[in-house]
Amino acid sequence: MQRVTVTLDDDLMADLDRIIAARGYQNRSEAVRDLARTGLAQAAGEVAGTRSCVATLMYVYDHEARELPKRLTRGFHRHHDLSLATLHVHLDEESCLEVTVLKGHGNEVQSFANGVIAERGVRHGHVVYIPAPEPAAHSHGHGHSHARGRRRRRAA
Ligand code: NI
Repeated sequence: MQRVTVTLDDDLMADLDRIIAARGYQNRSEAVRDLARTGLAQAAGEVAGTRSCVATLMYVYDHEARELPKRLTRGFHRHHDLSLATLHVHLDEESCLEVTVLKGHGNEVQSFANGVIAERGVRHGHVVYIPAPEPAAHSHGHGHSHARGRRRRRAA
């Protein structure tokens, strides 16, 4: 746990106290923790949809596990457009660590990453999303405008 000091204006504090009373929180810290979790989940969700993103996906698996390396390879070939590069490290006698850089629409990247992490025998699955910078002209051929995303980023 870390203790942080946050400055809130009176109106926001009043709103927060109302929520605390309405939901029966023990104290302000518990309420702020919950609201921060909600906000973080929402922020993660913003990566999804058709906005472009880059993500790193890491996971450990047992290369002796029956069919697992084959299943993983099949998945990567099926989504060859999403996976830019993979680093493979033979961690020890049994375990392989892979770090893959994915790029594509948030929802596609998310569903592919979740699928790899959910494979039986895949351990320590973890994915980090980064909103992709929009190139001035790009050639991945789906032809829609990214103007809205760009405007939102500038406003932030
Ligand atoms: Ni290996």
